[in-house]
Order: sequence, then structure tokens, then C-alpha cells
Amino acid sequence: MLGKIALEEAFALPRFQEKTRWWAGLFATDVDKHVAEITDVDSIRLNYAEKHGVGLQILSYTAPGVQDIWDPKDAQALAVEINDYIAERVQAHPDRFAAFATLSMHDPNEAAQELRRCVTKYGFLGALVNDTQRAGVDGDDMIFYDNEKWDVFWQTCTELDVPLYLHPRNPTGTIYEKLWADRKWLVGPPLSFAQGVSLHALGMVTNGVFDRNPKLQIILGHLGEHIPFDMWRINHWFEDRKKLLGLQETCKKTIREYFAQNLWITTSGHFSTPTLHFCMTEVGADRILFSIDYPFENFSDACDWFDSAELSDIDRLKIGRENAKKLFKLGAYKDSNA
Ligand code: GRE
Repeated sequence: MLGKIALEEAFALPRFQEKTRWWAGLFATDVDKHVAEITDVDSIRLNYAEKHGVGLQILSYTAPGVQDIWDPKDAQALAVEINDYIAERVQAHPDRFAAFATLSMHDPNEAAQELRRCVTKYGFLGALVNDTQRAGVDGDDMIFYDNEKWDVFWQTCTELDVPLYLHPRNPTGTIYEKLWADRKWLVGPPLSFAQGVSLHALGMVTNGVFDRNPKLQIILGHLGEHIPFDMWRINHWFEDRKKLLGLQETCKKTIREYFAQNLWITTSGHFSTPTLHFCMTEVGADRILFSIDYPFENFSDACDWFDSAELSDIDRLKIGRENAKKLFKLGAYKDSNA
């Protein structure tokens, strides 16, 4: 399929070669190739896109990124630097690249302001945040965005009418020591990423973020970070037990209604037809968006799979590009109507 849109596509700042190598060493089998791919915002990924029918790539700063920086001033300075950098790269290929804002999430007002700057000045399509923000004197605290303090930020998202992609980051500090240090192979895609993001997303659901901000749109990668598989069980416990015990006060709708009205899932890093079909049943083809997760995954695995997956033409178009066109209110881009 031509003109696919991909929206969990990472880049790194060239000046962070060392950090990029360290992170790549945890996940990539060919570190040099990974570093070259993630630092390129030009011909390497444009060539892959050309070959595999990706029309538009919505780029975002790699994990753990600014969420790893517990000094608020340093975090804000880096976010601004990243946004100014990627704005320039996107402007060089506006029909092929777009961007999500990178945000320091120490302070809801500051995050809202930087999001507003990126959307109004640069035309960014929303923001991507790597789960909780590290904070505190030694980085061992974690800021969640699922409490009322963050409503000012969520109001800005809805006012600007842009979604936020809630992306994973690695467990750190005490949480890493207590839960993951002795089972380090489960850090990342096998388990920790989905656990972190699903906790945060379901925290937003149960703490009333979507009731207070009914227009808010949140995107989850990796076919929903395990939540669709548990939909029946979550719904059963919310509706039949927890709401009778008090959850009703902060969470008026059902989990399925939040998925229909506020949540989106992408295929990033999860190229399985049975799982996609399952998600189409549980979440619906109207809320699923194609994505790759480049360069942690590659274009051919994602695109060859998606282009030949057993799907109706209508569903392939919806998931491959039409849903994203509507969500991001996109104009023409390369092969947008091919
Ligand atoms: C990511 O999307 O950021 C990511 C990593 C490491 C491994 C896999 C992955 O940072 O998808």
C-alpha cells in the first residue's frame, strides 16, 4: 500500500552519540547501524519509506529522552533544543516528515506552553512523551500525569486539538532495582514497556482524566500495551466490582467507551495478523493506526507484513492512513491519495 503514515518513528540528536550507543547496546544487535539510522533525518529513512510505501513519517525523540532528565531546567532546555532541531529537518521535507513535540514533563504549565509553541509556530501534530518523568534530587521520583494538577496540560492538548502519544521508557531507580534488576531480559518490549504505559494509561482512565477532558486523544503503541487482551477482564472488574466500591466517582464511562472516544492504538513493533484481528474486534479498525517503531524495528518487517496481511481493502486503508489523516487533520503528503 502506498501513502502509509507511520507515527512511532524515533530520532536522536547527533550530539548524543554516546548516549545513543549506550541505549542501542541494550536493544540493537548492530549498534553502528542503529546509531546511523536513528541519527539520520534524511536519506536513510526517506529511502526506506520510498521502497516500502510510507508516505509520511511523524518523527519523535527517542526514549527515554527528556523523561530521563530529573533536573527541570536541563529537561526544558533539551526539549526546546530538540524541537527547534526537528522543526528544521521537517521543513526540509514537509510532504514526507512531520513531528511530535518533545516535552519536559516536570511542570504542567511549562509543558503546555512548549506544546503550544511547537503546534502554533512549527505545525507539530501533537506530542510524544516517554511515560513518567524522572524527578527528585536523584531522579528516583516519577511524575505521573493522571492527577488533577495535569488538567491544565490536557486542556491545552484539547484546545489545540492535538493528540499525545504515551510511549514507554525504561524502569529506573528503586523500581528498577526492586522489580527488574534480577530479571533484566524482561526490560523493554518483552514486558516492562507495556507494564509502565498500561499502568499510566489506566491511571488516566480511573483517575478521571478523560471524564474531565472528554475530547482528549491519547495514542498507545504496540497494539495497546497489552490492554486490549485484558479488555473483558478490566471491564468486568471496573463495572461489576470497583464501581460499586467507589470507582464510579472518578470514572463514569466504561473502559470500552474510553477506547472508542479517547484512545488509539498503533501497530508499532507488533506485526502479528492474529493480534491485529483480535484488536480489530476489541478496539475496532477505526481506532487503529499503522506504525513501524523504526529504527528499533525495520520498515520491511512492518510494511511487508501490513501490506500482505489478511485485511479488507477498506480496513487496510483506514489503518494504513485514513484514520491518521482524520486524527491529525492532514493535508496532502506524498502518495496521500494513491
Ligand atoms: C522504543 O520504541 O523506544 C524502543 C526502545 C528500545 C527497544 C524497543 C523499542 O527504545 O521499541
